[in-house]
Amino acid sequence: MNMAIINANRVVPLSGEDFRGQFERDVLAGLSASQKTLPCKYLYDETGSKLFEAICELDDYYLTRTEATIFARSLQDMAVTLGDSVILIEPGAGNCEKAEPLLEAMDNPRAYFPLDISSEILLAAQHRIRHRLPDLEIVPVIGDFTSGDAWSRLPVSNARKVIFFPGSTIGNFTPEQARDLLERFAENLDSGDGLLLGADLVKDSVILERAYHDSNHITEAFNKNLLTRINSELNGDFNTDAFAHRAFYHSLRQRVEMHLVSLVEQHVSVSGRHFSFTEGETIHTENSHKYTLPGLQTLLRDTGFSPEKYWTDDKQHYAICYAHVR
Ligand code: AVI
Repeated sequence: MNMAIINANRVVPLSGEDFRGQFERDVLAGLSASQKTLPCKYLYDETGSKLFEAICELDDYYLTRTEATIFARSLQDMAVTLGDSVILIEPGAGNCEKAEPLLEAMDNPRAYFPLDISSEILLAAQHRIRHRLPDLEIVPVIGDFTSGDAWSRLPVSNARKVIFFPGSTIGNFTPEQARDLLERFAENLDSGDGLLLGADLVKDSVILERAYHDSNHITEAFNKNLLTRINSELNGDFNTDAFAHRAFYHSLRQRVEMHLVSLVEQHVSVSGRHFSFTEGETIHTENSHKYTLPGLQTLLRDTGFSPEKYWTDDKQHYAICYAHVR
């Protein structure tokens, strides 16, 4: 018999002060490094999230469309693979749009725990899903899924669990970070529990670079919005016109790197601290790692999972993989 879910429907918000303090520390540390860098998670303020949604609609950005095609084609098979009476946990769930059809296809899902830093988006999604799946228990958990703190707020249950991590978000972590993250996932699961993971695959660099340097310049706006955000939230004075968007595929590292290139020698202040840029100096704003299928299997095996099954598109541009905890 399954134990009752403890703490059901508890929503624990993060304090705005905690977030601002962390944002400031990360930005000041990143701009002080010899290769200036900014963590890509800060790309997603309200404007950044809207720009990312627009990116997902672009012809050049094949990832979202390709993943959606794989889901549409194999949803039933995935639902059967996941099994019945499962709790679906989704780190970084956002608007929960991808989980909804999966939950509908699943056999008697026991509960859905979406985890995200944005309480408004989660609560709106909870409302929407409740309407479609009135019997499903939904427990939004507010927090950063890369920190242990958020995971400790998940309700406790002995039902079988599956972590759902689509969207190739795994690609935004370096291989070391990806290993740490999947180990964290495994720690929060039991033997036999599962992981359904979406990952972008290695392919022709022209296709990759077009996806991150789109002809509509939306990715450029997305990248530069990070500077606008620093200006408004951390009292910065970046001139966004004095930086250019750059995205290129690094074949040895198997990743697309996104940078902001200083077009001139300049000085910028943020939170009262001063930073100098030489002409051509860059701020590294994002990595988007691409996997081979064997590379993905190695990552899963190294972090306590046994890969069981994967689904891809006809061109093998993208993969969704199911693995269980050993
Ligand atoms: C969220 N993530 C998987 C996107 C990616 O493709 O790495 C973020 C993104 N950056 C630029 N375009 C999209």
